[in-house]
Amino acid sequence: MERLVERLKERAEEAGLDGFGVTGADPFDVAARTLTERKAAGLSGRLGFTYRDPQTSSNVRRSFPWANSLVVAAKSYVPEAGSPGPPDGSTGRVARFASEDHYVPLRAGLQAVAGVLVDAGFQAEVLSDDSRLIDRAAAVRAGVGWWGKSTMVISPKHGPWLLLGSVVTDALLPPTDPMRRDCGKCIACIPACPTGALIEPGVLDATRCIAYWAQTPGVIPRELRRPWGDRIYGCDDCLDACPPGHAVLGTTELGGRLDLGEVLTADDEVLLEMAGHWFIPKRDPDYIRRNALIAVGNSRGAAHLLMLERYLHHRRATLRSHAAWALGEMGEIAKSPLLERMVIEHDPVVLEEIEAALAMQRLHSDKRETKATDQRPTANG
Ligand code: B12
Repeated sequence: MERLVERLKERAEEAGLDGFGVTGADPFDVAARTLTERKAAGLSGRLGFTYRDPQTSSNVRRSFPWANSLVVAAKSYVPEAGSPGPPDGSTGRVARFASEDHYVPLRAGLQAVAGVLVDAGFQAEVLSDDSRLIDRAAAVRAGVGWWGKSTMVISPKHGPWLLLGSVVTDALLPPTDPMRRDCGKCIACIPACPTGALIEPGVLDATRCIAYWAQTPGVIPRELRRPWGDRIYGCDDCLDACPPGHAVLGTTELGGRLDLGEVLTADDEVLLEMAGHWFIPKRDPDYIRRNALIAVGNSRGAAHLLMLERYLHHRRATLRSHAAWALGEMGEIAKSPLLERMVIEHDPVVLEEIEAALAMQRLHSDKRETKATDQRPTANG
């Protein structure tokens, strides 16, 4: 069996995978408990996936009764994904893992590894980002990386910039050792989270995480909209802050930016094609538009005023709400569209957003006036 593990590792390397390890298929009891506790504490919000049925996601034998081992691998997606650079007012940011479908090379590599097992007469099934396995728990136990305080699995060579997956097999393979390393005293990721979602080392409150809201239906909580910045999908701030990941980032070409005007004027088909590999609730492109409206509000760019006005009359109340907020961020130049909509708006949630937006505009203009008064020359110069 040692020889087979060596062949699997060689195959993983040939297939371009960046991490490799083996662990038994026994349940992940601590992860099961954690999922259940976090769900009960409300920290998982409306997340389904592995949270839907922790007893199944933490025990691969529930889905594959023949499972004896997990061959775990990782694929790094930087520097290929590029670095989106600072906000420029006209484009929105996509997290690096979603700049293109980086799961394709990961899954292809895992399939190549599964092929070796099948050729040797074993069963083999590839799982990645699947509700039947907690990928990070498998990766940590197999020694592919350590559990970081950001909750990311981190490797010394690639930092947190890894996607993870496994091959479930009935081969009884000797396990590899877990990594003897952890984050030590480093807590760089915790203050780096723009919304304070890392409530303690290793614990994420998903309901405060931008990456969670970017893929969750509903109205984005108002207090998260300014920290949202120019994002359209995903968030990399806790990964960006992680020192082991800095070396791989290097100085790469800009990537992962989409023109906000194009996103907000594209039809459904074009948007879904562009975001083919993103997780979008019910494949409803209005969630991409909702996210982009927040980015437009934060750009405070007058060039977007007409487009926001159009969204203020959109048939979907959620989009009207976010357009109202964005207009509120633009200041008093965007006052009249809000007042006009207020007269005909029937949805109480949107009405409340319009009122809050008008109040925000007043605040912006008061601040400007105070600043102007402060700068006015006095009698003695
Ligand atoms: C649900 C989910 C999310 C949710 C919730 C994330 C979360 N932290 O649980 C949301 C939508 C927010 C999300 C966001 C992201 N995700 Co996601 N997500 C998943 C999914 C589907 C399940 C995760 C899960 O079950 N977590 C279970 C909980 C219990 O795990 P945990 O929070 O990590 O908890 C552990 C730690 O707290 C640790 N622990 C406990 N106490 C302590 C104390 C200390 C000090 C430490 C260090 C650790 C520690 O033990 C717990 C387990 O027992 C997986 C795919 C899969 N099938 O596994 C991808 C996955 C985790 N996501 C991934 C990615 C890439 C992301 C993003 C980076 C995407 C982005 N750029 O926007 C962000 C990262 C945000 C973050 N810091 O986690 C990758 C992570 C790869 C990696 N290297 O770790 C995965 C594995 C997908 C994949 N196949 O590669 N994701």
